[in-house]
Amino acid sequence: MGQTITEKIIQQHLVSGAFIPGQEIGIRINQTLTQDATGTMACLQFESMHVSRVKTDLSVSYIDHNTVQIGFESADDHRYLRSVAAKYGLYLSRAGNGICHQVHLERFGKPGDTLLGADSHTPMGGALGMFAVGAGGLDVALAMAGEPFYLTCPHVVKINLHGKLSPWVSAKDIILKVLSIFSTEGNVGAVFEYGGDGLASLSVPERATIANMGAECGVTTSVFPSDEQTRLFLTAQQRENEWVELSADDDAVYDRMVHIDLAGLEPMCAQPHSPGNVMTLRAAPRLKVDQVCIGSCTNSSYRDMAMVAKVLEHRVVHPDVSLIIAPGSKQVLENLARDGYLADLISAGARIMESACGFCIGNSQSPQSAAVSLRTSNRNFLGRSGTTDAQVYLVSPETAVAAVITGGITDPRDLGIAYPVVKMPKRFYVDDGMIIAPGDRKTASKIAVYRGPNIGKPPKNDAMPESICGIAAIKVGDKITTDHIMPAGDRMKYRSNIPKYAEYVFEIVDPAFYRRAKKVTEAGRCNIIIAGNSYGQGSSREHAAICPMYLGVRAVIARSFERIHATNLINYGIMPLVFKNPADYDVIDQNDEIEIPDAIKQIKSGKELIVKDTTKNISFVVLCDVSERQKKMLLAGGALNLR
Ligand code: MIC
Ligand code: SF4
Repeated sequence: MGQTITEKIIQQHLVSGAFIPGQEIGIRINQTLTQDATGTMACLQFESMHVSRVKTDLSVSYIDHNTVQIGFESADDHRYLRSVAAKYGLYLSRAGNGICHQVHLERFGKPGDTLLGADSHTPMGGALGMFAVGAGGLDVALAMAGEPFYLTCPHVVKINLHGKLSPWVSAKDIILKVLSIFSTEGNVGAVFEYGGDGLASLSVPERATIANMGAECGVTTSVFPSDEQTRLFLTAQQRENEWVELSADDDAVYDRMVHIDLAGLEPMCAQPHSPGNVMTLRAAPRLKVDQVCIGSCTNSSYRDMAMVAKVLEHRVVHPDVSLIIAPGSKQVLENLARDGYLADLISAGARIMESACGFCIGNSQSPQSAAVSLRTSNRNFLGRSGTTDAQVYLVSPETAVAAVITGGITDPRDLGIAYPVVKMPKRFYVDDGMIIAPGDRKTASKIAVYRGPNIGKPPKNDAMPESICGIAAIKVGDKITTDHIMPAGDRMKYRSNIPKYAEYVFEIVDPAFYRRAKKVTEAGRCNIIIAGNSYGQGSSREHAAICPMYLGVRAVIARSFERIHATNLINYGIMPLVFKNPADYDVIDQNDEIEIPDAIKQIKSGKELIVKDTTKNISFVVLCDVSERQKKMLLAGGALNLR
């Protein structure tokens, strides 16, 4: 039987287990990436492992998230990261060099390699034929220390793209179509593998938009073959020697097969407040638009920006619209400047931002109250823009630029102008001057690590108590994202300061949570979170586990969990427990007293645990579906206690 691309890469990197979907496997990691918002904690954890130098082929530390430096905290973190990179052999991509995923695609990604990144959009590397997975910082730190990465062996879904896109329809519309088919839940443990004749006309940056937003479906990763388009991209990056061909065997067997006719696609959008709220633009309300933001790791390539510039040539931004442009990397910005496109954007009235995450993570350019904001990014969760009552729509750069001209939600096909053709450079102007390569071992060992006052020690949990006696500190509904649990934006500068950051746990859902949870722990009890379906959607931020742990959370009982978050909980000694009978969720109320008697014995003896709600005087069964390796972690109070 033939192999899928996924199976080929995994087989080549397998260090434990076998390629049997659903079973735990360990794989060797070639490359890692971290960014400053997750990276400081990952580096603190790496330091605590007492390994003298990273053991991967390549590890890159990016500074791209907290680049709006209000207060000393972020600048201190950057300096810390720079010193750690120099000491332990990581490349450092300086602030201003671009968003981690865009820069990694351009400068480092390699077909056939594995990449583990402390960021949920790491799967963007799948556009180059990598097996690229997002994880919590601790898992990435372990990979940097040479340990395998453990994951559930995925089942593979084939998405066949046929034909060619019509004018004004682009890669973003493909992935929004995929989201409309698969939604944002129920895809844990799957890999999307793309194929079909339609791939021939999709460049690597377009594939990157698609692979990037697969994260919103909750899949382990997305992967494309490495073909002629891949060779062209690597040649344009002056890295043609890193190209290898990679494709699925003709007789490869897939779990499910989906076909999308590209010519039949039309412009799409995701309405507030979920990337899964997809509809065609034709059906979207014709609202007035206050802000348009073009950029983020999803849509900030040279092609996207040059297309926008061409449409805006000799035009001016609509008077009611604020246009934000954030090119994905210094390379994109510099090539746009050299080719004249930057001048067109400036002349149209665009507000040119740093090549960084910026607006996407809500640390700048928050829109006005109740604004309608059209964004080319990947997430429109409630409050993520920094303005809680803003209405954020996710769209393609084509749909975004249409609104820039008309001032309202407009199908770009109705603009009545010719769809511009962007001629891609055969070779980009490449300058890696903002990437600091690690020095040799001898000099490195003498480097002192810089620690500003914002940088604390990575916190650890206590070992699992004999029995758990707690309070249902909060009861939340379905699709709670890590942005609901741990807000980003201007709170993100406390990522290295857990006591401070913990004050904001669930801020957006229930601002009283912090005080309530504190009271419970002061009374010697622990906190338990009760949740609906798909708990922990979205980012890889392990702070959504670390800060609740700091507030005494010992278990989350949910109807279902998303992959990265469930792993992060286990890594920090918090039990991700699933209601065996989903209806039990309805019976429990916030503030109920919850007991897990003989917790240690119960975890050791099987996958089913008995939980008591002593307020309601009932017992119910929960599933603790973890591997033997993870059981040890839970009992020890987290992965760090086992080293
Ligand atoms: C995001 O897009 O939500 C982030 C910010 O990039 C996160 C990482 C983080 O919270 O630091 C992610 O996607 O993992
Ligand atoms: Fe940065 Fe936004 Fe991409 Fe996250 S999704 S890495 S915040 S650009």
